[in-house]
Amino acid sequence: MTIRWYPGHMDKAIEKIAEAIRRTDVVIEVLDARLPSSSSNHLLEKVRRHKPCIKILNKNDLADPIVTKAWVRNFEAEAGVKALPLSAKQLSDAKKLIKLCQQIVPHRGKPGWPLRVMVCGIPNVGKSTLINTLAGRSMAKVGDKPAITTCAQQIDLRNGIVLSDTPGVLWPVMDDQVGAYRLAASGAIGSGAFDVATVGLFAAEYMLRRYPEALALRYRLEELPEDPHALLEAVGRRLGCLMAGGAIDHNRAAEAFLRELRAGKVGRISFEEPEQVVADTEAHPAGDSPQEPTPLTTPMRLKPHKQ
Ligand SMILES: Nc1nc2c(ncn2[C@@H]2O[C@H](COP(=O)(O)OP(=O)(O)OP(=O)(O)O)[C@@H](O)[C@H]2O)c(=O)[nH]1
Ligand SMILES: [Mg+2]
Repeated sequence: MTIRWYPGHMDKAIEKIAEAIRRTDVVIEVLDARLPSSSSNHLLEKVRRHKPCIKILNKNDLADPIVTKAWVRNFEAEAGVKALPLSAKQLSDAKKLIKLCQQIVPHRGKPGWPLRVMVCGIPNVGKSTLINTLAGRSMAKVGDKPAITTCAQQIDLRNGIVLSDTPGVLWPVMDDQVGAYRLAASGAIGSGAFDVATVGLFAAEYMLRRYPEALALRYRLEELPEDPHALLEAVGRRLGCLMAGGAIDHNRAAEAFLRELRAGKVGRISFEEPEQVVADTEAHPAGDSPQEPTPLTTPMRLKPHKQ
C-alpha cells in the first residue's frame, strides 16, 4: 500500500514559509530524533535559501541515545548546519537553542532589531511545544496528532526574539515509501492515509530485528514470536485487544502497538540509522513500498537482559 498525505493547507503553508523566510534571521527545522532523515523536508531545504539553519532532533527523550549521537555527527558534517538533540518540553534544553541563535546572529536581538526565528518542519514533531516552552506559557495549540497548527503565528518573547510557529508540511509525492512508513509509524501522517495493520506489521518487523530485548521486557515474553504477525498477536493479547469470542482484533492490536512505540513505552528507540538510510534507498528505489513483512525463518532467541 502506497502512503501519500498532503492536505490542502500544506501547499499554501509552503508558499507562505518561502515568503516569510526573507524576513527571517535563523531557520529552525524541527526533526523527529527517532527518524531524522525521513522527517527532513527537502522542500524546506529548497526554500530556506542560504539562511542559517539549526536542525533540532526533537523528542530526544524517546530516541535511542547512541543512534542520536551518530545522527548529530552526520548532520554536522553538512556545511552551515548545526544539529541539536533536545526535548521541546524541557526549558533547559530550549534555552540552549536560544543561545545558539544568538551566537549565530549576534547583530540581532537589540531594540528595533529583533532576532527573527522561524520554527518549521513536518507535522507532529513538536514545533508548537517548543514555542510554548520558550514562551513560558501555552501560546500555540499542541496535540498528539498531525496537522494541529494550520496557520502561521508569531510570538514575541519580549527579550529581543520573535518566533514564528508554522504548520507542519510534508511533500506531495512520497517517493521514499520506506520513509513514509516510518513517518506513519511515528505519528506524522494522518491516520486516514494509511492502513494501520500494515504499518503495525512494518513496525513489528523492525522492532523484532532491532530491539528484541526491549519487546521481551515490555510484553513479558520469554521467547520472542517468530514473525511480526505473531508479535502483534502476542501484544494484542497482552493489551487486551480482543474481539467477541476471544480472537485478537488485529487492527486494534496494531493501533495499540504503534501507540506504545510512539509514547516510548517500549523504551527509547530510533526508527533509522545513518548507514541504514543509505542501504534502504538502494534496496527500495523511488516509489517502491516496503514489502509485506515475511516471517523470520528461525525463532529469535533472546540474549540475557543487561541489569
Ligand atoms: N516525549 C516528547 N513528546 C513531545 C516532545 N515535543 C512534543 N511532544 C509531543 O508531540 C506531540 C505533537 O506536538 P506539537 O507541538 O503539537 O507538534 P507540531 O510540530 O506543532 O505539530 P503540527 O502543528 O501538527 O505540525 C504532542 O503530543 C507533544 O506533547 C518531546 O520533546 N518529547
Ligand atoms: Mg503545531
